[in-house]
Amino acid sequence: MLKFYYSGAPNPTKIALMLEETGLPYEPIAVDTRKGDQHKAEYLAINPNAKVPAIVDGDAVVFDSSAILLYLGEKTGKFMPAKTDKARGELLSWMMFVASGVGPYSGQSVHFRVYAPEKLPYAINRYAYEAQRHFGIINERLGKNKYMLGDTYTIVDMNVWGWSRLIPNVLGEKGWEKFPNLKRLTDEINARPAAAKAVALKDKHKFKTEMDDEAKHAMFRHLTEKVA
Ligand SMILES: N[C@@H](CCC(=O)N[C@@H](CS)C(=O)NCC(=O)O)C(=O)O
Repeated sequence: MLKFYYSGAPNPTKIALMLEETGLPYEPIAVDTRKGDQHKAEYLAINPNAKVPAIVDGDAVVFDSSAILLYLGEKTGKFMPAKTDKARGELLSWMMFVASGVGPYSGQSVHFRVYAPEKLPYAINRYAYEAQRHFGIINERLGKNKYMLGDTYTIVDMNVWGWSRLIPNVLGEKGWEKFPNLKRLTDEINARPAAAKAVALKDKHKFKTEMDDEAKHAMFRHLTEKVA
């Protein structure tokens, strides 16, 4: 059975959504990143980047959430656009836009707003600005299309949802004000049974919740390893 290495964080939750949407049987395996499981040799053999999510499907090992969504979409043929050059161009462009923009800027925005030991206005504004700019581009597209690729729900919408459901954490309490179209899509996906199951998956394991010294050491290694 497909093994799904996960935590309750945003990137694994998009994969949980896709697994629940497709109905593929899977075994969820907890990687408690606040306890440092991501740095264990057995997990590094699966994902040398020491992050969740990852999957093992037979002899296929896939890490990075956008790669896993594409893999599962191609494997099942579900939640994928039409097989035309035009649709494939759009699919790859928006998947990479989320992978290289929405994800990293949202993650860093949360880091500097919530977790950084020093509250640096320059860094907080830089990442919030870029996260907001990326969500703005998506919001504009969703003003013209029901879904990211047109009329049908695809893996791109799931990729966006992974972070958009957490917009108040990324941009603050008023974060939704500028994105009514994205709110519409996020609410629609939130209401799907698969989304409820994906969000509840983390309750199957007792993940550590405290952000104590052990957790900071596991997740923010730069605190003790100076490179600049
Ligand atoms: N580009 C990767 C990013 C993965 C990532 O940053 N995962 C976070 C959770 S959302 C993680 O594993 N954090 C633990 C750590 O940084 O130690 C993806 O899209 O899967």
